[in-house]
Amino acid sequence: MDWQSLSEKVKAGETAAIARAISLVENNLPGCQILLESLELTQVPVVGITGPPGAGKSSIVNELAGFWLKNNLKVAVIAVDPSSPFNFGALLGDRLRMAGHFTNPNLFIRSLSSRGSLGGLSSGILETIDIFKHAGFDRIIVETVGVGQSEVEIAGVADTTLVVTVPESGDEVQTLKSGVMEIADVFVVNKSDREGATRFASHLRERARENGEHEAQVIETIATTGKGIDTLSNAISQHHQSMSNSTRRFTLLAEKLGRIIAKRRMADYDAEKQAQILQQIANKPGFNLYVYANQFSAKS
Ligand SMILES: Nc1nc2c(ncn2[C@@H]2O[C@H](COP(=O)(O)OP(=O)(O)O)[C@@H](O)[C@H]2O)c(=O)[nH]1
Ligand SMILES: [Mg+2]
Repeated sequence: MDWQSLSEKVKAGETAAIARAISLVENNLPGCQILLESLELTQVPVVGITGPPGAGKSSIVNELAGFWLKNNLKVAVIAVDPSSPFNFGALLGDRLRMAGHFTNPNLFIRSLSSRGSLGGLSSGILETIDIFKHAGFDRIIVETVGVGQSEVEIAGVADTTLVVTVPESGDEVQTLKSGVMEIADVFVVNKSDREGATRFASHLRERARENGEHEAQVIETIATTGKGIDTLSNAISQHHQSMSNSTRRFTLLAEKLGRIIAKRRMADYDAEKQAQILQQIANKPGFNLYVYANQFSAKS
């Protein structure tokens, strides 16, 4: 494997090379460290989108990507929720839809399974984002389904986290977990064509204000018509600019470093194999998990 030449092809934006690089890194192929160390990491906005199923996350991704493409930006999309397909065909026009595949070199879509991760996010996500940066993308979007850990984890990966809600979430938001208030940089009130949207949005604004130092913006959108998408795009740029030299940026970098090191240290941990060994020894008198864990760590 000529990692150096692969890296150069990725940098040149060659679609096949980008896809290949992501697969190799995802599978942690020996030598991929050479590729990772060659990556030139730009400071383009990485936008995380989370929220309950059906709130309109994929529709918003679709609209945002379309908006940015029209402005001649290169857009990469990572979908961690493969159950909800995108509809980029419509966005790229009939000709491409008929061709049945995407030939727009300015758009790259990648699905990552959440399999093999510690929380809700795919374990290869940081590397995939950085490959996109190296490849010269101007905006990187990560859509994740907002259940369990993933909504908190996305905030450790994205520069700007959008939490998508709908007017009907009124009651839920009364009891919104403080965690969600903290991770949201921008609240999107989608489906604002529905009743109660304005009332709900002002309620959210109040809640956001109570949150003090981390005051999220609240933007109303109708993803099915594209209404509010330009305002949302502005809010994203604004937030990204405000964080470029803040302590938040360094906190985020430290968090990513922690993830990379944790992943490396866990690399030779095979949960399945360990479970088999444990089954044989766990019932022996005097068995102690701490002693066992210590022996295991010392070996590696
Ligand atoms: N009325 C209305 N429907 C919407 C809007 N945005 C998305 N939808 C619809 O809501 C459904 C779920 O959207 P989707 O983007 O797949 O949600 P996700 O599960 O959060 O990714 C789809 O049928 C969309 O067409 C909106 O602003 N208004
Ligand atoms: Mg979706």
